[in-house]
Amino acid sequence: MSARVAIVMGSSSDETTMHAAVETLAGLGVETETRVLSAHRTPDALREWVASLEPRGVRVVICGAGGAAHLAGAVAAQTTLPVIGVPLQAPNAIAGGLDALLSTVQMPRGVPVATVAVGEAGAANAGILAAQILATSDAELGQRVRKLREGMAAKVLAG
Ligand code: RP5
Repeated sequence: MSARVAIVMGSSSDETTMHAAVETLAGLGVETETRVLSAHRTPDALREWVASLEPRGVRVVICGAGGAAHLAGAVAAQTTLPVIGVPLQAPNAIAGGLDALLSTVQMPRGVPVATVAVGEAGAANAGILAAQILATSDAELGQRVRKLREGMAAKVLAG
């Protein structure tokens, strides 16, 4: 089966944090593909890759970037697939990644990016959100997402 979720990040330095999205989706049985591409450093390669997604069966795109984090917006500008943006804390981040959060979330009306929390929790939530989007037309996946929730609840209640 081909990947239904594509994960892209602006630098290989984002890989450790974005692994939470890959891992979460793998745990839910969702196949992913992962690329390092930059809105600023590799604009042509990014455009080509985005154009290839829908024909190859990708249904949701997750984009992680730090600093002037335009990656998710640049992807959303070129596809109508749902795009989830993960703001990351770059080494020179302002206010713990507030720069990336604002760059990702403040999209102009008409071109949405579903923006999650900064960093690893956001990357994990991006994976869950992507699975929830796919689960609207995949009952078995929906069941696995519900099981994940139940597991979390059980952990909280167990103290
Ligand atoms: C962003 O700048 C990347 O997404 C990364 O979070 C940050 C730093 O990138 P490198 O200088 O480590 O390549 O574009």
